[in-house]
Amino acid sequence: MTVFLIIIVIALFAVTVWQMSKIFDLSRDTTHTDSSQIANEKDNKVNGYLMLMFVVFLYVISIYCFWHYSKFYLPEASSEHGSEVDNLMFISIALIMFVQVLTQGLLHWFAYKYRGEKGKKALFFADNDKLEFIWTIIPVIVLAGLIIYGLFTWSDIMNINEEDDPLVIEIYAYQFDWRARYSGEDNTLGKANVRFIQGVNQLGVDESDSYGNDDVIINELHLPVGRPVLFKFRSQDVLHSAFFPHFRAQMNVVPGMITQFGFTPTITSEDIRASEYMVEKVARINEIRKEKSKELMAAGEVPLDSYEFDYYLLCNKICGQGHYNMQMKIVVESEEDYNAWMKEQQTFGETMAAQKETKEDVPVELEEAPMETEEVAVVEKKNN
Ligand SMILES: [Cu+2]
Repeated sequence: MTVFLIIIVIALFAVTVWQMSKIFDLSRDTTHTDSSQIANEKDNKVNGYLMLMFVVFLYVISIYCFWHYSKFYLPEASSEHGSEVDNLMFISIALIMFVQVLTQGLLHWFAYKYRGEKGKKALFFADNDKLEFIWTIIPVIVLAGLIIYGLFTWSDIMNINEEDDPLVIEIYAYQFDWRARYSGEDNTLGKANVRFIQGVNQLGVDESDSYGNDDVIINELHLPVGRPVLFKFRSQDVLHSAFFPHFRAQMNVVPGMITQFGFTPTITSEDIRASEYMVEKVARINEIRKEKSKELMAAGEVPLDSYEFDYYLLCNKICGQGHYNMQMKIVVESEEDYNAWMKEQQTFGETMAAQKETKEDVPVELEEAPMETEEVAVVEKKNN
């Protein structure tokens, strides 16, 4: 790759030198030199047609990409606010595409139509206030409209109505995984700080804060369908970004501060698996896997498992070597299934109690001895 880049740089540098030498040639007194470097009628014609062909190529490739890659679009949003994001995105792209197709076409058409021709002289056109007014005011109105529409949509999505009694969940990011901390029966997260991270207390939950006792820490996110959820994001190390593509949600996860985002899931994992879009997509992926498995088996290796769709929380900031694999499965299910699942989970208080019990079982010499010497050292220091 590096070699390839170096070759390109050298080639481009050579072209630059060549072009510059041509410019120097042209700028010299032309009465005695040959005029083969100056564009003639044929050159102008070729360039005019090339201009036209290029814009046609642009249009054709755009249409092909839309047609061929549209199967990779995300399915219908699985959250309440998702359609608002999709509308905003669609309107912005439709406007941009309309203006781009029109102006690009005009630009190339004019380059073709007014190409150099013997006897053709450019019209000197100084300015036109009316024209300038029109092409300033239209973009101003359109852009202002887009920005205002975007701002309203943004505040609509970001404003979390506390009266809806959202389920509070902390999303904790670290290199390179996620943890979810449910706030338990009190729906209030216990305080936490990196200084408390020790042993099984991976998230640094403050043991002295009673709100934390019923918190549930888990590496799979379960969400009851139709219930508003408020996510509080915390990072242990670097900047991460919590990305829920199917729910059209993304929020930066910043070390040293808590960010938040709320949404209401509307489609269960089971329902989306049964949707036409997902059935087709999964079949397509499994077809590829089947082909790949044949190759693997021929080479005496283990074949691939068949694929089943799951929602995932992904990291959308390149946060280090393992970034690509930083993901957490999300299960959207009915309220009953969710409650049944939650009942099986161990609370933070229970986990800590269990840890203390196992610690007490450990022979005294092994666990306590270093503590004692440390204490002795402190006492000696005090005595001095
Ligand atoms: Cu990350």
